[in-house]
Amino acid sequence: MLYPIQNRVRNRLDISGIWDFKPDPDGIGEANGWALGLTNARPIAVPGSWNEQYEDLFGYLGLAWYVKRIYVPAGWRGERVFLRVGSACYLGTVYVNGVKVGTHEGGHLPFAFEITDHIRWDEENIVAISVENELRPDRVPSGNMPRRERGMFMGTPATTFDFYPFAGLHRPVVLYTVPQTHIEDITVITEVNGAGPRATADGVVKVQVKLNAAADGPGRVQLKGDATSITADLAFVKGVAEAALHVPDARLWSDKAPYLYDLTVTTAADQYSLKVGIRTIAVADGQILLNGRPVKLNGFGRHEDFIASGKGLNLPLLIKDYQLMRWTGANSYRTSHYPYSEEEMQLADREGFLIIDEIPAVSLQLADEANNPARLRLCLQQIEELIARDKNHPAVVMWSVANEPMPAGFGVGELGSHADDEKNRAGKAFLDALLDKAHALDPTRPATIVMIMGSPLSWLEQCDVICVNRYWGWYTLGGQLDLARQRLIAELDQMWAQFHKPIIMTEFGADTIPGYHGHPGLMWTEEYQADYVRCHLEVAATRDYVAGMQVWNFADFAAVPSIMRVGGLNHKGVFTRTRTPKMAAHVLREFWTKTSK
Ligand code: GCB
Repeated sequence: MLYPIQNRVRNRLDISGIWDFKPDPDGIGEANGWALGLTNARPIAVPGSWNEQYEDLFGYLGLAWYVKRIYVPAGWRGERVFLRVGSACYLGTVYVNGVKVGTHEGGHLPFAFEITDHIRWDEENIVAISVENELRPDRVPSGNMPRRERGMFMGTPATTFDFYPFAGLHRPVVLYTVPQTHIEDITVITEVNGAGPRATADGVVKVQVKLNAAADGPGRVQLKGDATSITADLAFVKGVAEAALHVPDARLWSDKAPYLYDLTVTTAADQYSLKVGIRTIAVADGQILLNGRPVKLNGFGRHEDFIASGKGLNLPLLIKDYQLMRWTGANSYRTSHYPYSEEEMQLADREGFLIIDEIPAVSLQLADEANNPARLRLCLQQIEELIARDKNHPAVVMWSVANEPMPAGFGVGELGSHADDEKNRAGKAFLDALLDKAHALDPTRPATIVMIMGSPLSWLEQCDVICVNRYWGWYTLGGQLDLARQRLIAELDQMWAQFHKPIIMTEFGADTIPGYHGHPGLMWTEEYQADYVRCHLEVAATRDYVAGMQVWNFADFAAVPSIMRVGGLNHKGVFTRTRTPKMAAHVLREFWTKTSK
């Protein structure tokens, strides 16, 4: 799943913009020819969620149609043409000139269908995409579970998770071409020999190239940096070729110096270029090692979320968020709770952010065994698609294959308070299958599952890094930071004693209404959030095995309106939804600009 690029042999045309749009609550569109045009359509922005663009669409998650009329450039004749959707939440079906060309299930990941044979050259073409985001127990993520399984998120729409289930075409829609025989996939793995405290070391860039056909023949790969140009020959046998490029005195990629090389693969008919960072990531002796040296992941859990655009790609916001994260001194975040845009992953490479890359498996209700087979199939597909999409990003340092899978009869508790009993054994098998899949597809990166308070201990066994979400001082021991600190220390030490693996607190946070103050600082005030964050960072600083602290959340975000979510927002952001800092953001800056430089 290579990102579409424009170069001398490949073409790319972004057909995002304002499209025609029409909800289809009764599912009559296909039979009535909506794929060939909509009557009484309204304009809608692509990329963007539909829910905040029109008031009446806020709660609408059913089927809807997008239509756009386009010309395919005449010069593309003879090439193979694909239509690619960056993300459709949740089920997307593509039609070209009335012909259904394919359907894809699962949001937040790209899909492409070949449309060469359906194109009308020198005439207008009608592209239609129907999207539907119904919440169902057999989907990932799930919704409309039996009420007892939904815990505290009892609002409408009936999600199992704590963010608004935005719907629509969330990322660019592009047409692209490839030559008849073309490069289908490239895998880059880098090694570093003897990296010490220096920013350079001898590097190896291993490249595997796959063609779309089992062809034999020559090719070439070139790695270019400011002072480097290394080439190697490729010899394709049955469509596959490999090379190892040795880079003496390579400039390494790191969060502090994210140096990128240009890698170009050339074959008889095709050419593809991508950015490469030479770095290694490993877990050893209770630490995460970047280029052989311990690194701490300081930063956030986040969401793709903003006013009006919802979960739609919003490039100015992306730049702004990176600037704000840098301002706090953060060097990392998790793509909670689904893969973020490809444009964002490219920015992470360039800006030196360490990413925990997560599939959309949030709040899997594993005790609901009837739906587990369908959900397992989807999770495995999502792992495959995510690793195919993001494997070449140096910024991605770990795969997260689930966030807070739920044990049977869930209730917030202490470490291991849900037993490793019969009821939770099926859950363990499910989760182990996800970790096995990630390890098999990518042996170069650690894989993990982000655990909820009280998870059965056996669920953590196969994780390379222990990632836990903890709300001592908020959902439990609310307002009692002294007790919360003790619990946190006790639990962290217990996890370390049990697993001897690095621990990342992937969530800890307190809802905070911007502008609420108090002396003393009670829950919901900016003072309380500032004290809460300080308390957690102080504890982490005394524990070497704590390999990262990621505050929940970077910014306030749209949640499902309920008694838990004032104004429909989760207010645990250290920035507001419009990106103004709360007091806690300054606390982070104090800690992280001191310790991470
Ligand atoms: C969690 C979830 C996250 C929620 C958060 C909260 O544990 O992983 O999605 O938003 O708690 O604020 O309750």
